[in-house]
Amino acid sequence: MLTGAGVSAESGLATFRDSQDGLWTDYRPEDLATPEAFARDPKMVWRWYEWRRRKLRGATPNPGHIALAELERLLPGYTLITQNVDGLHQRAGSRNVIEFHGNITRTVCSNKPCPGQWQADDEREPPVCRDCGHQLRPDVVWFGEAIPFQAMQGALDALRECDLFISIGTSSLVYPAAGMAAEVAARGATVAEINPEATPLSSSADLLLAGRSGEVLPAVLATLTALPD
Ligand code: BV8
Repeated sequence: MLTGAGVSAESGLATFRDSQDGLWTDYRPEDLATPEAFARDPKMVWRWYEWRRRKLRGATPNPGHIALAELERLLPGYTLITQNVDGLHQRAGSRNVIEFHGNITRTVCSNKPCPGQWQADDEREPPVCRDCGHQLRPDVVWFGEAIPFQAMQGALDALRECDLFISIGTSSLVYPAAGMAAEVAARGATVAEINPEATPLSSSADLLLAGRSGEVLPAVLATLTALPD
């Protein structure tokens, strides 16, 4: 399984392609989620992530997240690769989750691989690492940054064994995640897509389930559990 922001849309979290609301209406995520933006204006980028973390505190897993956690218990050889950085899959009970783009709820020192120590009451924006004095940053993969080694290796191992690949709630625009479907299809795997809208993957997928993940995934789960053993 590969999931994108569309799976979290039904938890009330804006997708990357949705227009942002409030203070951030004039900004494109692609222009904020970059090392260059952070170098240019660390306070603005830090505030954007704080705004997203506040939004996330009000969000809960939706039926799509919960169905995926249940499918993991039912299906052997199941791997969930997510582009989402909200941690909602884990909160829904998914155990084997590859966070391909990191996790917004974790903060790290920007001077990797410094382990980073900071004071909770550090009011600076961004706070500063007590070990090395560098600024802190969210533990996410920005555009132009490499996918973390372990996440990439885990994904490659799963794709190597893959016979069914389901792309759920992603616009299939961000690489290298967007290249996964073509990779497994070239090795003969079946590719399915769950999305209310067409994406660049739709024309080549073997199966299209046009609909919202919060509806389609529980229906898939119900169908599977109704099958005779
Ligand atoms: C890298 C974390 C190299 C930050 C994010 C070819 C190969 C490799 C790289 C590239 C390449 N071509 C271009 C690149 C560069 C770039 C890239 O892909 N750019 C794009 C814009 C063309 N890629 C990178 O920079 C990657 N790094 O390749 O590094 C390298 C190698 C070695 C050494 C150094 C460097 C890193 C990419 C990761 C960027 N970080 N997030 C943060 O969140 O702040 S990506 C970001 O976009 C999110 O993670 C998000 O998940 C992701 C993709 O978006 P989607 O999840 O698809 O969300 P989106 O809004 O687009 O779409 C939502 C979909 O849901 C829609 O289709 C909608 O119809 C659907 N939907 C809506 N409601 C529902 C629904 N579906 C179901 N149910 C619903 N209810």
